[in-house]
Amino acid sequence: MADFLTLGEPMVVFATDDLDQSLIAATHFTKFLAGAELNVAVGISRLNHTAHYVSAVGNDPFGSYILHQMQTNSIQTTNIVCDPNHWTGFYLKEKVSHGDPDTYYFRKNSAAANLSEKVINSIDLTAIQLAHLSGIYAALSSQSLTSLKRLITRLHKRRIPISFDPNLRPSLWQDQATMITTTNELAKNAQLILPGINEGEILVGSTDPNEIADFYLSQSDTTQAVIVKLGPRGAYVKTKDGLNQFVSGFPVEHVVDTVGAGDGFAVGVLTGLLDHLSIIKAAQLGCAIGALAVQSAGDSTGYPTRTQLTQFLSHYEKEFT
Ligand code: KDG
Repeated sequence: MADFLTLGEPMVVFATDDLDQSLIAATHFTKFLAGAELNVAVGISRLNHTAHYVSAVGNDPFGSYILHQMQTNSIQTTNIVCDPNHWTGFYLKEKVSHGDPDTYYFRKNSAAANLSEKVINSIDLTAIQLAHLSGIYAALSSQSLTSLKRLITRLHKRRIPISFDPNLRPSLWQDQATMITTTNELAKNAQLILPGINEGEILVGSTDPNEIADFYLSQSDTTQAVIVKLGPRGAYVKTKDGLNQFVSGFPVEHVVDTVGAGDGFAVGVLTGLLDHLSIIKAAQLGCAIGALAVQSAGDSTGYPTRTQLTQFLSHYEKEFT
């Protein structure tokens, strides 16, 4: 099984227990693990690859909870720093019957936002075969952007392929123009880019998945493939060597929570690539895990084991090999 690496901000999320209650009115919450890149590490590890996660937590109960959850999910903690001077971030999330839930962050100046380049320089990249980065980490602070860029330089030196999810979080950026410019500049460093269709509209100014893919394929020689996430409709795959194809989504009867579906999609795609499947099969796995993810309340709770994924796919007569 292959070694995978990601860098991000781990968080705790408190999800409201009562349906359609606002964050202001809610009185009961359930605690889960969160953080987009950590979600991906959880999913990759559940599918038996070795996930290395780089970050920092505070010396507080949330930090201890995150470390414990990482161990439970067999994620490597070697590159986690415990920072006594900053807190671990957390956020609140609604439980809604329709659409995306409202969220509220408590993460400014967190331990992860203060992770130094020294930590990045000390990561052992020897065994890493694929790295996953996202725009969230770039938005946290000038320090986090510097650390992210330093990691990109190190990954490029070792020719380790990078996948990049824009993961736009407008509330974390100082303004929309900076968000767009910085995200698109970072995307140039990735072999694979995974924008959502709504993100493509903001970043590229088009709602046509083919135009979004063309924008990223033409802006950098490094980028070899773009997979545009289309939500329940599936995904659109386009590669530099001429492949372009829609991949259908899987039907979901009851959506519980959409948060974490995009990271679940990344889990499927990246696992497919680590398993040396074709990019189309990888995108199908992405759609499958996205569909499983929306059926559970926690951000990464619904991500499957290999057995669960095989069972799910067998309903649709799709193979996982
Ligand atoms: O993609 C899921 C994330 O949105 C969630 O886990 C929290 O990392 C998070 C963020 O910044 O929104």
